[in-house]
Amino acid sequence: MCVEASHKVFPEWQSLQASKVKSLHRTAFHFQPPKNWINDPNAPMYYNGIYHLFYQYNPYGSTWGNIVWAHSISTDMINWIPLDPAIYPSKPFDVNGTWSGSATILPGNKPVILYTGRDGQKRQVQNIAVPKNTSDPFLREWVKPDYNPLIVPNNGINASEFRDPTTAWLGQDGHWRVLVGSRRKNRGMALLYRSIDFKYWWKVQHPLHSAAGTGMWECPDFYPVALEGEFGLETSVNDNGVKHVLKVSLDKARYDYYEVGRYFAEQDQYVPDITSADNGMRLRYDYGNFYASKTFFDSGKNRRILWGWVNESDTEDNDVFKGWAGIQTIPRKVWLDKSGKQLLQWPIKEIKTLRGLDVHLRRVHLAKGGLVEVRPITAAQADVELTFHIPNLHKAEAFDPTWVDPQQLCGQMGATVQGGIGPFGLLTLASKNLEEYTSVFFRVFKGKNKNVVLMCSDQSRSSLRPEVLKPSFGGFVDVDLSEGVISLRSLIDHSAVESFGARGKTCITSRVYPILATGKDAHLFAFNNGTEAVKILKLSAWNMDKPQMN
Ligand code: DQQ
Repeated sequence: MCVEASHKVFPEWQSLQASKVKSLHRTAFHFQPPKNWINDPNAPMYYNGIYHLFYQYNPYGSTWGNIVWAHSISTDMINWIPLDPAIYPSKPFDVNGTWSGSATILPGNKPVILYTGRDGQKRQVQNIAVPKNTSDPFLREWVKPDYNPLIVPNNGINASEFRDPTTAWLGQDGHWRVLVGSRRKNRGMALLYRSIDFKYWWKVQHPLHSAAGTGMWECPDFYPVALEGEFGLETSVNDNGVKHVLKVSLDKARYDYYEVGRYFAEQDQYVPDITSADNGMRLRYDYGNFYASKTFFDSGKNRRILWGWVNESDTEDNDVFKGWAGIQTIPRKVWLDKSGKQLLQWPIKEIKTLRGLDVHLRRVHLAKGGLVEVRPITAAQADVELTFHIPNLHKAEAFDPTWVDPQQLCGQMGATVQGGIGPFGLLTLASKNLEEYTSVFFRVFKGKNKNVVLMCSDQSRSSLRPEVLKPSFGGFVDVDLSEGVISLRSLIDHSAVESFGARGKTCITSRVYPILATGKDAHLFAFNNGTEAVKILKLSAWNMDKPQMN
């Protein structure tokens, strides 16, 4: 049985090329190569009008192994052209692996990549790669200078737990800084290194931040967000108008957590806003299947973009059978919510270029047990946006403050478990007679001082196949319900359902493998299973076209 977002090694499978790539469950508009295994997005960047996405890729099979940096380019982050792998094991400092890393655009518009190599002794070291020719508009070839490795695991650093350099940022003191994920025993940490010339790097004595009991921090990401507005900031910006986000991918949990806080450059310290900082790693970009994410500053459109890896929830032998595994999320714009407490995320606007035939519903009354089919639509490949109105919040069930685990709550209170207000939402990838569906819904409770809103993306009924993983993902939504209004958007793509609650306050991505609700036999419904009626103020759904995908 597979573990989500894990890359266990299957020596017998990792170099087994599929004879044919199976199209069932293949996504249409999510990023993926024509075949084989992918994991982490690497070094996303915008350079001279072109978006680049590199990613961890196995050229020889559909489980993890033989990893190289595959490379694709785009002008809109929706249509992608594949290029040859940019970085692959070839030198003593990366002969045993070319693992994750990030891009930095140096002054003078010079892009460079920092990545983790596994050297001849299988130590994780940090290397640099530079474009062979910056006048090549696609930056096809990358070279690894002989002065590599730049950073080695000395002074007691665990050489097997030292990886995934961030985008570097330039301090006002003229020093470059970069983070490398690591751990000491069970304390996860973001080790900080400084440099003046980007070649010679030294370790700052203390990590930028660390937290007991969290285990290895993979793929750290560190960037400023504006206190007001949706625009993004170049990674080196640090002034009174910003807060800083630190994201880490927790190897133990296999989820991405972030904190919002203050960065004190002179002290080389990051202080999360939440007072109990070390238990404060509780915000997640996505409460579903989402890992090893990375952001970059898109200077073309002045926004910060987030990419995340979405693994399969199917068994590995089925990944081998179908000849491919893994997709990337739809790129999301990220910015700080007005509350200053969390981020908001929204699919980039370019995704709208794929919208085709549309359906619009207005003022649909959903009484207790209400079920409305949204049609005609290609429900297996769609974008749906809807706004609900809850007329009567008084009937919400009481919230028990000991309910701290939203995923557990979603497991207990699925779409069929009647509540007061909710569950209401969508049944996506549903078979005609509802033998299969992936429900995405809200349930509203009465808390001590305000309503508590739970959002679920419940896979438990998603497939009649017993062997696939079917968690009931869930997250709380910190939304003000005083107007009684809450929105939901789902991007549905054959085996992926990527959902955004309350305009991007809570996001959940599911991977599902229906056997009945596929292709033309997939349906989409809106439902309400609360005792109280809710109204759909507006629903819009679009068929989605297939972009050029590698
Ligand atoms: N994947 C890479 C590592 C990283 C992990 C190897 C996270 O660099 O820590 O493929 O998924």
